[in-house]
Amino acid sequence: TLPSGRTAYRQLADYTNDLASLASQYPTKVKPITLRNTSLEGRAVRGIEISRNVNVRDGKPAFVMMGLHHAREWPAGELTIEFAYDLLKNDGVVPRITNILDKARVVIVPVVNPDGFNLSRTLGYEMKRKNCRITNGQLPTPGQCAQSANQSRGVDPNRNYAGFWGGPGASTSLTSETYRGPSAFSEPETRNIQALVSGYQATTLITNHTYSNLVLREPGYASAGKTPDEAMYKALGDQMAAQNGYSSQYGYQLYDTTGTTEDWSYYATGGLGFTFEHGANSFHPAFSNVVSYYFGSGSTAGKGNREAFLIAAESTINPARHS
Ligand code: 0X9
Ligand code: ZN
Repeated sequence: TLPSGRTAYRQLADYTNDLASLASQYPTKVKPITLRNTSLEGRAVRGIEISRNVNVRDGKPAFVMMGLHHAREWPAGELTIEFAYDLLKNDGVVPRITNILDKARVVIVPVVNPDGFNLSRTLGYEMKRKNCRITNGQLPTPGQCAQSANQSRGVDPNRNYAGFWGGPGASTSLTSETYRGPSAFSEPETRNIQALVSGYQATTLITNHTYSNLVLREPGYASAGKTPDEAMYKALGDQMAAQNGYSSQYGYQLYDTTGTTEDWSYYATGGLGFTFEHGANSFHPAFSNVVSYYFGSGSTAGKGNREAFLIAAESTINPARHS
C-alpha cells in the first residue's frame, strides 16, 4: 500500500486537497508553498516544504522534487506526493527519515503543469503533453485549450528552460510536442520552477517523468560535454539507479534535448538535477504499477524509487560522500 493509501490516480483537486491536509495535519513540519505565477488558465501551482521546524528560516539544504511537467505522465505526480506522505508518516519511525527532516528541507511540487494535467486526467484528452498556450504571448480563453483544434498546441515546459535554449532536440513549431516556446522562460510553469529552485538553492533535484526506466543526468545535449561534477553526478545517479533498477545515463543517450529542467538548473545553480523516467512502456499504466514503481517489484522488490528518493534527499546533507 502506498504511504497515502491511495488506490487510484489523483485528479488535480485531489492534489490540492492532499497538500492542504498535510499542511494542516503537520503544521510544524509542512509549509504550504504557492509558486510565483498562476498557470495560463489561472490555476495556482502548489507545493509543500517539509522539514523539522519548517517555519524557522535556518537555511538547511534543500532537495526539490517535481512531477507532471508533462500532462499525461500521471505516475510522475503520484510518486512525488507519495514521498511527502512517506516522510511525514515515518518521521520518528525510520531513522533515515528522521535524519532527513532534522538536516534538510524537502520541497515537493507534484503538478508543475496543472492546465495540461487537468485536460489529460479529467477533460478526456489523455495524451496531452504540453501546457495550454494557444497563441504566443496571449492567455487562452476559457475552454479554448480543450477544443480539438487546439489540443496539439502548447509549449513543452521541458524545452522552455534557459539551458541551451534554442539548440537541438526542440522544435520551433507551436504544434510540435517539443515546441520550445518563443523565448526561454516564456511560460509561467518554467518561470515558477526557476524561482523555486533558485530561491531554495536546491542542491539536488529530481523531475519525475514517464517512461523508459531511466535515471538521467547532464548533459542532455551531447555537444555540451561532461559537467565538471561528472564523478559526483554519476556516483549519485548510479546509487539511485541501483535502488530503482533503472539505467543510469546521460540525458542525451535517450536523445538530445535543450531547454529541459536540469539543462538549466545544473548550469545555472550547480545543483545536481536528474530526470527520472518511470516505467517500462506507458505514460500512465494501471494505477497498481505506481505501487511497484514506489516500492519496487521483482528484482527490485523492497527497493524501488522510495529508496532512490531517500538517497537524493540525503545527498543534500553531504553531496561529497557520493564521489
Ligand atoms: O523528452 C523529454 O522531455 C523527456 N522524456 S519524456 O518522454 N518524459 O517526454 C526526456 C528528457 C530528458 N533529457 C534528455 N533526453 N536529454
Ligand atoms: Zn515527460
